[in-house]
Amino acid sequence: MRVDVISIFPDYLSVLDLSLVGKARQRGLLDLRVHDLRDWTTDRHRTVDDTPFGGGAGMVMRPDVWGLAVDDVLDGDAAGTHLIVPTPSGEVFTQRHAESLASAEQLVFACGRYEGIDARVAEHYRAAGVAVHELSIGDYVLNGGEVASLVMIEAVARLIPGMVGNPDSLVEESHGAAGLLEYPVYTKPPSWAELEIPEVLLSGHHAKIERWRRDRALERTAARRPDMIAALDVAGLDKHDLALLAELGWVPGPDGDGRLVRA
Ligand code: JD8
Repeated sequence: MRVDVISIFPDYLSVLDLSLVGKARQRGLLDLRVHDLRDWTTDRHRTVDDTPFGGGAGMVMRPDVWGLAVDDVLDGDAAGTHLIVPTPSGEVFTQRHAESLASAEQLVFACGRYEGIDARVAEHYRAAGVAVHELSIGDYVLNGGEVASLVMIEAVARLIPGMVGNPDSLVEESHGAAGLLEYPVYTKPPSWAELEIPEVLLSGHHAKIERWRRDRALERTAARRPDMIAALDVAGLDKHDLALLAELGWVPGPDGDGRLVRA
C-alpha cells in the first residue's frame, strides 16, 4: 500500500518512522511518503491560506495550492486511490473504515490547518471519481489534521496482511468482529499490590476461561458502550450470553428484528 500525507507541518508525521509502521516501511509492506504542502505554493511567501469568503474569524486553506499538491501525489488512475480529509465535521472514523481502507492501493491524507481546507477541494476530487472520505476521529476539536491522520494510518496499517505478528490477535480485539469491548488481561506476577489473578485463568480449563472472558467482555460493553450492545445481532448470541445480558438488563426486542433492547 502507498500512503501519502500532505501537511504544512511534515515533521509532525516523523513518528511514523517508529514501531510497527516504521518496520512495515523497512519491510516494504508500506510505501509511506510525507509531503510539505508549501512545496506547491507559487508565491515567494509560500502562501497556503487566505481570509474566508463571507467573513468570519481565522483563515482558510487555498484550493489551488491543494489542487497542485494532490494532483502531483495522486498515483495514476483514481481507482484504488482514496483521498482522506480529516475534519471535525466528518463522519466518525471506526474500525469498519480501517478495515475497508486496508485493501486500498493508495491513501492520500490531506492535513488541514487554520479553519480548514476550501470545501471545493473535496468536491473537485469526488467529481473526478476519487473516493473522498471526510472523517473525524472523535467529538473533540484539534488544531489540525495531522494527529487524526496518524491515528487513521496506524489503525489501517496494522491491518495490512503481514503487519502484525499473529493475525489471530486481531480477532478478539475491541470493535472487532464480535462487536464487543475486550475482556481484562493479566500477566505475571500472579500477586501484585495485594491483588490476585482471577482463579479461572490459572485453571488451564480453556472452555471455562473462554466463557469467563466472554462474560467480562459482555459486562464491560454493557457498562461502557451500551450502543454496541444495542447493535449486537441476537443470532450471534448463545444461551449463556442471553442469560447474562438479561441480568444486565438487555433482552431480545419484541419485534424480532434480531436486536436487543433494554428490559
Ligand atoms: C482537521 C483544521 C482546526 C477545526 C477551527 C480548530 C479530525 N476529531 C477532530 N477534531 N478536530 C479535527 C480537525 C481539526 C482541524 C483540521 C481536523 C483542520 N482544524 C479547526 C475547525 C474549527 N479549528 C478532527 N479528524
